[in-house]
Amino acid sequence: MNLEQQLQAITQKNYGKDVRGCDDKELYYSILNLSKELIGQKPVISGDKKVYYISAEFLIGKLLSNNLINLGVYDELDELLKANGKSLSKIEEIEPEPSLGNGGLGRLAACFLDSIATLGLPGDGIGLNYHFGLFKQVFKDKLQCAEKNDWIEAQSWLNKTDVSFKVKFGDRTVTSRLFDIDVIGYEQGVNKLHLFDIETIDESLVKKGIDFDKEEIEKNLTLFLYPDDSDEAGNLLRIYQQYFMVSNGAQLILQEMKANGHDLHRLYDHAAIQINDTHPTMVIPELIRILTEEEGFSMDEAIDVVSRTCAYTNHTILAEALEKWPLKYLEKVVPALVPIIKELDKRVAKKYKDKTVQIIDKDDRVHMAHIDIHYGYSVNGVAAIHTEILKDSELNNFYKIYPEKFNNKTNGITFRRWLLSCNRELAAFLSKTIGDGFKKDAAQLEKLLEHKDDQAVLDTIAAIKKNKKQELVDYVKEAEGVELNPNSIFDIQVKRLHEYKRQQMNALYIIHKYLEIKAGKKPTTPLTFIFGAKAAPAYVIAQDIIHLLLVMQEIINKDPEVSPYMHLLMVENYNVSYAEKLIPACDISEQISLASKEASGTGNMKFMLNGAVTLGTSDGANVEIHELVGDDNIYIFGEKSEQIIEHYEKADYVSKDYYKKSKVIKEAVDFIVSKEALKVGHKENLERLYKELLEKDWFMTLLDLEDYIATKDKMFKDYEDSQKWKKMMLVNIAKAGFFSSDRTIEEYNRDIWKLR
Ligand code: 26Q
Repeated sequence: MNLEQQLQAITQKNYGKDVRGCDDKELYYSILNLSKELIGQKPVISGDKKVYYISAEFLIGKLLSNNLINLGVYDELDELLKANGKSLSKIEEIEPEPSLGNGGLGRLAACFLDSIATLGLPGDGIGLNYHFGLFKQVFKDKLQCAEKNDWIEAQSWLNKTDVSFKVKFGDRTVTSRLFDIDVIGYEQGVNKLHLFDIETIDESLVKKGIDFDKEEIEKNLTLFLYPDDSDEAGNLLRIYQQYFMVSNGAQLILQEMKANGHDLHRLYDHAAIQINDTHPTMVIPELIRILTEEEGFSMDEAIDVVSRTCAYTNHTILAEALEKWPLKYLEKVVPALVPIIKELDKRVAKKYKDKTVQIIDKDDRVHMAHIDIHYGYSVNGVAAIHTEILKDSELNNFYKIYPEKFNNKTNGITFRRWLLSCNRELAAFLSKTIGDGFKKDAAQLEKLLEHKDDQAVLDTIAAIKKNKKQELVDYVKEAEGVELNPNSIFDIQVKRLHEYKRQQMNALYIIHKYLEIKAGKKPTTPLTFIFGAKAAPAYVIAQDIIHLLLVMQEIINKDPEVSPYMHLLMVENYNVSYAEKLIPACDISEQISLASKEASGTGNMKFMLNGAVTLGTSDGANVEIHELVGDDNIYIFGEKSEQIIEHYEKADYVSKDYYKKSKVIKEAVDFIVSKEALKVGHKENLERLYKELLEKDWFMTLLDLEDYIATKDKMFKDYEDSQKWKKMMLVNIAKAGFFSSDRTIEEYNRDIWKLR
């Protein structure tokens, strides 16, 4: 049977109709069935050693388009649907997005699974099957409201398995159920994403918004993904979740090892466990517990074997994001691990006197990262500058003990999703111009440089951008009821809302521009500023920043003097699917975190790959983008990380000094509490934000504001030189190959996992 016959057979069986007679929803489910049939014909990737990527988040996004691409049937299916009067891209819209992650860390895990499979490496993900993913964001009265976000339907990519384990907590035992999602490599075999769940979950526990009864573990354990670390409530439940994840993971790994006849004393020869941030850290004491209690290992043996199996990735240097659980919480939730954690702590204390490297501190808090560093064999940061900061300052005392454990693995993104799927036009044009090789070997994108002076190539790249902008305009009109100008410059900042990412600095620029236009200074080309960001519900200042953006949106767009020249749009419910529409349409990629604070960033890579030019600080992977494209193809501003770290050490940054010194800064900041703003917005939110900026400004917005304004204005001016701009686009695309997660995973494998 050919593909069309297969699909016809499925629609007949499911709905008693042919393809032409089905609606988009019926076709979506039918193509889901078809994909699963095709996946069943692919080999399971296997080998003597396997990596387990264990993570509390896998922000996989919609899977249909990606799976069809990786199965190698996208184009054929697209054609046959067209011939039947259907549109695959419309059908793709039907799929609910699994938002099983907060942001970068979860999305990275998803990109990594794609690359592990694409490289043909045996490697599975281990995580949790949250029934409600990251909350759905709606704006009411210019404030963010959080609503529950269910994504699981009767038919989905989840496959229920017969795997089930018992997990013993201090006060109860629960029985798990494993669900699997297939991870298909690009023209490769299949790995799995293992998501653990319980069958006694009770979705009706959710009351208003995302509030729910936190007491009954059997009913709520896998109900919700935690919306970031700023949510202080529910810490106990988070520990329940983490232990549930790692205990199931440990049991699964050991079961697989035994099934393959491996000697657990040589676990490290057959398994590598990559711990994604500290959320899965308890897998270390849990494995030690099982090996000593159930497999007859001595404590020394168990510690040795586990330490040679587990490796840790750090994703942050923000002290407040490093997990430190009070020992008494662990005693309540996971008493069986406490003696082991105490033993691990005792061994550290015996060897090292330095208080900063102990596992349990004087306040009886357990530093999860310290467990990973002492009892794992590798510690990596996620961009060159980030790893250097870990080594030189944040984790310097550990680096002095274990220099050989530290290594850098600069993040990457999967080009299947972030080019082949989200920008099919650009991918096709690249294939035509430089051949297909870049799809499996991203470094080949550099071949594009040979066409730097080829006018037809430059023009086509610009024309594709124009098309993607038009597509976004059409989508936004439908989704938000807003009319954007496709001939304006699209300046985009999309990422989680956090003060260190400095959306507030962008907002201050926009206020400044608004005031300039009001004073008669108009931009040559109209400007469109687009934001997308969710804020942790308990993160007050982040909510205030969203409010300011929504206030400015109303002021600007309703002002006939200004709206022809600038437009502001804060999209509702920014998620992976929205990113796939926004990123290909972007001209200017905003990556403006305070230097030293963004571990890597991965949005920066996605934008570059799609031909946007970066406006950024010397932070995270921006530094490496800068090195690759050179000074002429990126706009870097702001103080460098060394100076910032010094400011923190000396505590010498006073935001008010900058406010007093600069008229431009003062005007922009004052506008937040101006009559005009207060007429549209809420006094409480705006005043709190104003005060925060003047009295605290912990992430030094005002420090970099003037340089930011000057650099951004220069960028808008340079955009007028369309030839120059097109060349910058081309260089950015050509140099993006380094940021393929295939490269990242090859490095993880070469240096850490060593799978054969
Ligand atoms: C911690 C404790 C309790 C509850 C929640 C959390 C929590 C949840 C999510 C802590 C951190 C996160 C997410 C972190 C994250 O997304 N980090 C980002 O990781 C990316 C991939 O490496 C980097 O590119 C980003 O720079 C980094 O911010």
